[in-house]
Amino acid sequence: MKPTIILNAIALAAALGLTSCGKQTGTSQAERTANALASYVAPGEKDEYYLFYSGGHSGQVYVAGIPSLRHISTIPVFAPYPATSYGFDEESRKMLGDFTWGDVHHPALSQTNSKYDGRWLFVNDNANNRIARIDLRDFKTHQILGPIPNSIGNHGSSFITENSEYILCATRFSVPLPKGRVADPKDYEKEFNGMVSGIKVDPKTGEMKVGWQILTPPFDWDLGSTGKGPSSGWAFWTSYNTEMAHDTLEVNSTQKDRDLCAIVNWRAAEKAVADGKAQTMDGVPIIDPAKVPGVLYFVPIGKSPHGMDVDPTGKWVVAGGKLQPATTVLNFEKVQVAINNKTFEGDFRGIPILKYEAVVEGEVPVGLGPLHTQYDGKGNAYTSMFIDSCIVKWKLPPWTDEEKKDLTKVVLDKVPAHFSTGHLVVAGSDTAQPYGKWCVAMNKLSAGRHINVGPAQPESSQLIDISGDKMKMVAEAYTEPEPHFAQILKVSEIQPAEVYPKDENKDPNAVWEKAQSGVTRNGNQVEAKLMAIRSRYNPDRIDAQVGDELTVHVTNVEQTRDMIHGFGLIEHNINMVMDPGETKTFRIKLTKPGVFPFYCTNFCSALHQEMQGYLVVWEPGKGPATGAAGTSSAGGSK
Ligand code: RUQ
Ligand code: CUA
Repeated sequence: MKPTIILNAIALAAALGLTSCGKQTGTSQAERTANALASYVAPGEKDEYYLFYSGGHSGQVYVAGIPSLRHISTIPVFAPYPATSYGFDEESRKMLGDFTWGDVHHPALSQTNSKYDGRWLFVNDNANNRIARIDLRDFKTHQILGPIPNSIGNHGSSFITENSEYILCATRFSVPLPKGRVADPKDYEKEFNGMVSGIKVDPKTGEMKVGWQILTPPFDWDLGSTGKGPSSGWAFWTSYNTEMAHDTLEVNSTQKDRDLCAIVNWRAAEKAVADGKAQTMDGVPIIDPAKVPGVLYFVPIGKSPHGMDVDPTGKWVVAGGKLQPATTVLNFEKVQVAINNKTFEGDFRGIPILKYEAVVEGEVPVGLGPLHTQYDGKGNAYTSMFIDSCIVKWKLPPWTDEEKKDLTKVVLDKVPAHFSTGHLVVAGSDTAQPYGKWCVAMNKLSAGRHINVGPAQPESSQLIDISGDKMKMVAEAYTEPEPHFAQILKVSEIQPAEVYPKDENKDPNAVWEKAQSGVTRNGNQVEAKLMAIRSRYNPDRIDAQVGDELTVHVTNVEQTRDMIHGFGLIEHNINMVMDPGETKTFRIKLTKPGVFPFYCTNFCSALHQEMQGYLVVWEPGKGPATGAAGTSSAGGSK
């Protein structure tokens, strides 16, 4: 079938809500009851797993519980979120910089020895070439790195190595490098390049910095994953557009039967940089893999492949060919033999291409539109089928001779999904020891599955019980757009903080008692240090003048769970929310006279409504010269 025909089939299947995976489960009353019980979390009970799912171009990460699929938290990452004042207070505004959105695709939990260690969650921003780190102690974003130099379209990321040494990233787009250089897209093949980046993670703090980069031909790198076990130290990416087309990619990048996937020895890259074999571009050591053998290899995979997922043993690497009705299973042990024996079928710009037949274990006929593959740790693989709209369960090698002759025999089960599944996630799939049990299908189109809310059709995700031989679809829930990949973590594996302990608050402007709080003036700089406690601010009056620069620090001195206070300033677009023990700051230039109430935005007590104060902005030269009338101010007040 021609690619365009397949793509039309995708559109048609989606429009009609067609599935070719057979009958939907859960249609009898008995099945419905059993399914409802399986995902039911009664009032007062709690979910067993966290589901961290990326929110695509909403720029956020969402947290749901499993098995209830209830959305319980939003972690703002690349976009402002007034509910937690993310993007409003000074610190988070600084982190966001000039951008107010991002395109989050692939969250990665930190790992130690190929197991989740419950410390951090990293996510990529495809749009602005960034990586963010969320700390699982408080479920907040603590660092945004980027835009990464020499990297455009940070989509093939964020893939974490087995001991969280690196976040590995590959570019979706190619441009003339370094950034800012201009060349005609007609000269794409000659002038444009892609990049693989190794983002170094500090093992103690999680702080990221750009480590090194590997220059690549201008293919569009797609999804990837990192190795473990026998493939420890390696990473893999699919690509599309090996054709190196620069226009009408729908047609021009789907000409070849196979695209070249990347097999990267990241430890060799690290060593090459240490050995001085890199050149610097835009401040980053860059390896030219044609000049540094052993860092990069190619392998041809059919056809416009998308996902490339390493199994829990680290031996099998599975690629899903969007336009081919099969997944391709690479045997990493054979990859190593082929590399050692130089079993190549040529090279591309000096990068060896491994001989396909030498490294492939088989092509499993899973159906139409395979995208991503996940694993349960019991020898089974689960592949999302975009065109067929289903999840396919199949058996990983080793296969019997009989199975090898007819690989339809290793396809074990299919369950319809609604509709056009993109990513799927099996609990713990990317570790050496998956939890198995649950799979979530993250569907790209819901085509009328929800009550009608107008043209913006809500997305949905579906929970599949994979504990038995047959998969069972048990629940479905709205998912914030646009769902991409997700990670599942057992709740019992982390213990997030419930308050910020007072002695950990290192903010020099924190105030913990009345005597420390107050308002001071220095020239036209007015600084207020406020304490928030049920149900008042101290001080609750700030006097200033038009033309002043006002800085306000608010410390929530509560040490009690769930005692959150807010600070909303009328008609100034100022909004802060302080968790117990937290200090936040805003700065503003005062431009209009008036009396502006500020008030607590987060319901905290029966007298929450009474938690308020005034910012009095006097005409220049008028009003009290400094300070908050009637409160003890720290220094300077008259
Ligand atoms: S990609 S639907 Cu952005 Cu994760 Cu595969
Ligand atoms: Cu403090 Cu409401």
